[in-house]
Amino acid sequence: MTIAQTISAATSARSLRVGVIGTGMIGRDHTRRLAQVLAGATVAGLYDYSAEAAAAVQAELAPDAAVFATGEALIASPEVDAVLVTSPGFTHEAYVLAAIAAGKPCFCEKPLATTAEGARRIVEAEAAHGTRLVQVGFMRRYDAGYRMLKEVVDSRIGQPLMVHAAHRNPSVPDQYVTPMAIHDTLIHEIDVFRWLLDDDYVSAQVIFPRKSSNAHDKVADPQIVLLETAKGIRIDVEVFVNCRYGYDIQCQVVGEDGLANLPEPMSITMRKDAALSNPILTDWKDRFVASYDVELQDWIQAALAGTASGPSAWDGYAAAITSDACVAAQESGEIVRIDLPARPALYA
Ligand code: NAD
Ligand code: ISE
Repeated sequence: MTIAQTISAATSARSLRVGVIGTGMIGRDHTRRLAQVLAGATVAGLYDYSAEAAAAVQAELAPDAAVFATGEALIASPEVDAVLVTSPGFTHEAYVLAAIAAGKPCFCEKPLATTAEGARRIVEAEAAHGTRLVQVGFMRRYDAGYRMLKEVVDSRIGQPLMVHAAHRNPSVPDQYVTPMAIHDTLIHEIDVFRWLLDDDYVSAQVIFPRKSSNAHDKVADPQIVLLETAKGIRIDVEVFVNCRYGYDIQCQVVGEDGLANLPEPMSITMRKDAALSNPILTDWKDRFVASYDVELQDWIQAALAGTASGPSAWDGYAAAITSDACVAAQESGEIVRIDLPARPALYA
């Protein structure tokens, strides 16, 4: 029996019929998880703006899924219990709002919306609905390394004072432009540090070191983002998306009584040719492979139980407000204040 079969037998005979909107890189990967790795779900529907992309994923991974003509038709279908949104960020708001209007659980990849205004509309719609339906794809909260780090930060190193972090990608495509360093890349740190430190941000500043000659014209790279929290913790994050050498996520929390580092992913240490070495991963899909499995399994279990867990629409909104402030800081060079409105009772 596989792990998925064991969990399936132990939990529920019911299967959540999921409709996937957007079958590109991560949509295909999440469809594979639903179809082959996780328990309690079946892929019932697929939609992609490119009919070819949807058909390819149907043929490869979900031959029994219906391919819909629009995302709205997929959401409205009585054959679809829950919606997984993995289309580009600018399309998320409309699909998530439609899922809430239909009263269906919705997992939305990051970002929840590309503007704070859009995310606020989602929070308002969900609050009016009265129960949580939305989980945002901030998978780092499910990463075993970050979870170990949180345990230590909560109990072993005294009050956190500073965080030093780095988010490095080997390279980015031509369409990746300067603000994407914030709303596409840094947004993971924005969310995971709110969770890790149990705190909210009050200001942001962005500094541009000398530009890497590996970066194309439309992206300023690297960047250093400085965040300040309500408790006075100072965070510096290097975002370097043309670092070439690998996909590398670093995080060190300095507390009053000690410091704690995010563990490196497990790898083989090799002694060969008079050198001691460890391989470094090159792709986010591999770095967080287990976290994606755990976050989606959590979503399935919660949806089957008629609820939602994990990062909420409120977390998506807080990240969007912070992200907008960081983009404003990129543009102005100034320190930009961050103000979160009062949190609705639904997200207490
Ligand atoms: P992608 O470009 O590979 O795939 C997007 C797919 O959506 C494409 O197949 C495209 O045809 C389709 N699409 C475009 N417009 C659409 C529309 N209006 N309705 C439905 N489908 C549409 O992109 P990707 O890398 O898979 O990213 C998708 C989302 O996932 C983004 O929001 C991205 O930020 C997020 N993402 C998250 C992580 C993570 O680590 N959590 C990693 C990568 C991507
Ligand atoms: C991508 O969309 C992700 O979410 C990755 O985790 C991140 O490292 C990368 O910069 C983004 O483009």
